[in-house]
Amino acid sequence: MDYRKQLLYGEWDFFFAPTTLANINLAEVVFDKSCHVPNCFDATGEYRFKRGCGIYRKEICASGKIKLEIEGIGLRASVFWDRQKISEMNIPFTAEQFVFDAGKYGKHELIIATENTLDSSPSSMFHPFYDFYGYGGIYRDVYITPLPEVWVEFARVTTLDLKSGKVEILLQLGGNWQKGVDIELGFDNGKTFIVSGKSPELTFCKCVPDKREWTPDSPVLHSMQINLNGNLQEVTFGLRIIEINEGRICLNGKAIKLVGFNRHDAHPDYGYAIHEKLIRADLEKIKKAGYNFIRGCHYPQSETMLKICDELGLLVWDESLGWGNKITSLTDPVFCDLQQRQTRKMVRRSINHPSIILWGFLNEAETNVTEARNLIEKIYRTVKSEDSSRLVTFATMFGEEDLCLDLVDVISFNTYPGWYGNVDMQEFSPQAVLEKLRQLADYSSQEKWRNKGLILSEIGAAALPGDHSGLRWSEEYQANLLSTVLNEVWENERWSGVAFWLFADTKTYSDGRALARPRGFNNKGVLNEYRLPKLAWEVLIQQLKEKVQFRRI
Ligand code: ADA
Repeated sequence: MDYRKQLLYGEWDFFFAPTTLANINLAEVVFDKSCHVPNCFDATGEYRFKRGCGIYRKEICASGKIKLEIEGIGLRASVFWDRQKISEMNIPFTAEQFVFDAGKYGKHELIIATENTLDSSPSSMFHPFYDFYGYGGIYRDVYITPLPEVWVEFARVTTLDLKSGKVEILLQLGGNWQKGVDIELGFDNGKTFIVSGKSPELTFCKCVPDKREWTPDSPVLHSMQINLNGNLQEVTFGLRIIEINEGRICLNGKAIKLVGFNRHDAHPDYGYAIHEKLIRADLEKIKKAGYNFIRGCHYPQSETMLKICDELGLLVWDESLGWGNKITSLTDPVFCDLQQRQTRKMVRRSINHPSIILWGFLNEAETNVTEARNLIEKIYRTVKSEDSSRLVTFATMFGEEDLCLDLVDVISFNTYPGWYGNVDMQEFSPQAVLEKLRQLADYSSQEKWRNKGLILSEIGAAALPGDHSGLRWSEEYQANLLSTVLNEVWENERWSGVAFWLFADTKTYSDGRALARPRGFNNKGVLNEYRLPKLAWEVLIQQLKEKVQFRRI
């Protein structure tokens, strides 16, 4: 938190044009509408499902050097200050920041022109074949911060030792640090100490007084206050260590069983611009039901979402944007560069959230091809260079055929036995599911994978609300399948956890996949898109309760 930071929330002027950004002449734009930001202009109302440009304008009082932060747009954007282009944004969901001179004190005009047309070139960051809807707009919060002569640009707090509460602190300075700085720091608003430096980067270790561990059962947060020349910032963090011991994922030294959901940060009425209250309601539901794990599929999670997970004690897999990317993309230099950039940005932005235990990237890319190895290895290295304290993974759909599993810390399988592949199976039979899960667990138990964690990152079946036929597509079929999976993952120690596919039904496209995606939704949620429960929701809660009575998760 930065105490000078101003949230540009609320009413903005708006204009829609059914064209591309390249064809927009700002002088001809008439802002004839207004809307609330964050906003997905094509989620609802007049511009629902339209493709084109959503142009947003806000008047702002500012002067001198400022930092503009935009937490996420879709699918691309151009940013203008007083009609001068400051920058372009070409990675959906990724937070970007721009430092520039706002000019003399007074009213200025900020324009964020977004575009949601789909791009199928190899370098595209959002392909039309992705199985979630490509909305346009300003998905997340926008902030400005007036900057002093020198400021703390980045602060990272890493737990080194739980017993002593020892942490490593890294501070990176922006602005005119050459004269040397004295920074006053303190923990939990307690006694302060001074750190002096004459370089843009300072690293040192400290013990947190009155230290308390962060765990899912007791998610105690600490804070670090930073005072540089009277400008105050605060970093929230938790003391916890995540590691792999003999193939098991351990939190604070104890093996943990992760049980939870893949969750799209989306809502049918708001797209990806969903209000904190709705995010909180989802997360509290998950926590109260007894789960401890969320895979934020398939893009970086918002600061709001992560903050709530920190508070509730939910463990998070945060992943950068990707879906089924083909080898033509994985070997395309622009795509490779964007993937590395977005993953680095995700890690730097969210690094202090204790809830995040796993960094992921490139969901279901073509990692059964040797040429994919280069990019997988590069992204892995990028993440580790920013953060060696967490585990790194990607979700594969190729099982034993994957050629990149050796390159990451945790093997994560997406698999759909009993759903895809077994189309003749009308009534659920556990056999196919159990066989597949045992085969994957056995494969991952070989000597060469012994030190890797193992997660079932996706598994599920679609259920149409109200279908009680007991056959495929029914609530019963889904409940039976997921309940079989929960038993198996719980009993087999090789699995460190499961993220069921999916928390809530999610909007996708209704064209090419019409038969597999009735209503234009991915219907594998255990809740429908408005969060009304299907049978599986209740069945799994009961089952989990019984299991937890015998062993803690
Ligand atoms: C994949 C993919 C998900 C979703 C799922 C499904 O595993 O990662 O995003 O598309 O399949 O429902 O088929």
